[in-house]
Amino acid sequence: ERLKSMPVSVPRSQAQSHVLWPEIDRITAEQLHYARQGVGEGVWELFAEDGEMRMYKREEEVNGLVVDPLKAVHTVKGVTGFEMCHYFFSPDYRLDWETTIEQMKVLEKVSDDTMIFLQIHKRVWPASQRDALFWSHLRQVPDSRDPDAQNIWIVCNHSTEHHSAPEKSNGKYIREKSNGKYIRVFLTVALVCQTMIEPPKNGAQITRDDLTCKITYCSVVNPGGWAPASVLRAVYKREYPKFLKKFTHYVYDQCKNKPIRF
Ligand code: 6CM
Repeated sequence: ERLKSMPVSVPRSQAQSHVLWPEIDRITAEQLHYARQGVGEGVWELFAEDGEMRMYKREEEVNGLVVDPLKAVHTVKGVTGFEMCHYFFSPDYRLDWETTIEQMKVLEKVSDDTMIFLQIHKRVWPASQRDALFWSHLRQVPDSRDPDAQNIWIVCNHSTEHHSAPEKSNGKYIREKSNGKYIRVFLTVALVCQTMIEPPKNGAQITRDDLTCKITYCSVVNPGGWAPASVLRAVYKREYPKFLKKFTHYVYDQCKNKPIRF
């Protein structure tokens, strides 16, 4: 009886009253599920490896456009899953580690854990320059059945629309003068991070030496309009490993002399 009346500890986000909330909730849950599935079934092709990092892809095209799903796993010592996700989510640090963008703007701050971003990415020759408009949501994974689950955080990014940056399209991506030169990409990205703690001996305080962060990064990007497949695949092959290495080093550096945040 007593248990029945105890509050259920499901994290509540202030974003719940937003019109996008049902979609954010559903896609974040789907992405978490997808990230937790392994890469061992033979459909994933390993294309980059560096230390603990492994990157896999599946070659896929939709209407002649490359949309290869990417999945990466990595293990980084000395940081928590929350710290990783915090630096990935927060606009304050994005330009420090994200080397594919020229400009970034927060179009709407829905709540502390949910924002809508507009980004202009660097141009990839010989294709048109791209922009991306997406919501980004940070949350702690609420699963009371798995005792380790409380150590898991996710950031999910997913394309959306916004009145302040319309994509005027008649099917040929003809746009307003101000942003007419950009083709909008469609993306679904998830960063899932779990903190593993090696319990220190004789009940000593946990230090960064006791922490390991297990990272899964999943991405599907539709370029939204013509871009040569071979060029796009070459760019991804170079840029994704560069991103994950640079980003994780950055978080490690930022955190090393700061108190641990779970
Ligand atoms: O996940 C990543 N970054 C997040 C924050 O920016 C967000 C963005 C995803 C962007 C999806 C790629 C758009 C493709 C645009 C063209 C690529 C330009 C490369 C030019 C280099 C000279 O989820 C990390 C994204 C890493 C992408 C490689």
